[in-house]
Amino acid sequence: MKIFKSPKALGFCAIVVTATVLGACANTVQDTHANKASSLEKSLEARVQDTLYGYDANIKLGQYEVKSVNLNDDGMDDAVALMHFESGYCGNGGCALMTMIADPDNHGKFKLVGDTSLVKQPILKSANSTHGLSDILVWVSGGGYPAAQVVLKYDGQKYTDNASVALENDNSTDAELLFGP
Ligand SMILES: [Ca+2]
Repeated sequence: MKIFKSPKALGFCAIVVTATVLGACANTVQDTHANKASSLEKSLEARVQDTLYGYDANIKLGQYEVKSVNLNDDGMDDAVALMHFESGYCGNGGCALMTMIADPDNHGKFKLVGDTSLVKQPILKSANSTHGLSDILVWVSGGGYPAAQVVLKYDGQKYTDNASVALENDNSTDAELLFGP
């Protein structure tokens, strides 16, 4: 959004010619640069909140638990957020798991690549990967079915939407715990 404010402000400057307003516009441009600089230093938690808020403005800080994890071995941490009950992203079968990938060419800005409903802990990063991103192991239960550990896979666009339709895990060795006991 910040990127688009600057040209708009400059257009406004072009049609209003009093010295006072020109001074104000110069300040606006400076502020925009300052904001861009500060965004480079945003914490992982702040970038997660920006991303989730952009996805759904009703999601508030404190309505989820965040864990940093590198899902593509590019040297920059990605993030997973497990929603809490008060977020509205939960049901009897568990809560949603949001998965975000950091863009090293865009100051670590996150791209949401997963909103997987109805997952339960423990949640683990698998040693296996699909289309360049690590598989994620979660538990599912409810709906009369026995509890099972299943594999969420990245399809090149996003992770499995609904954990209850994911395939059962058949190779859980060397997994890294993200959430749970
Ligand atoms: Ca990464």
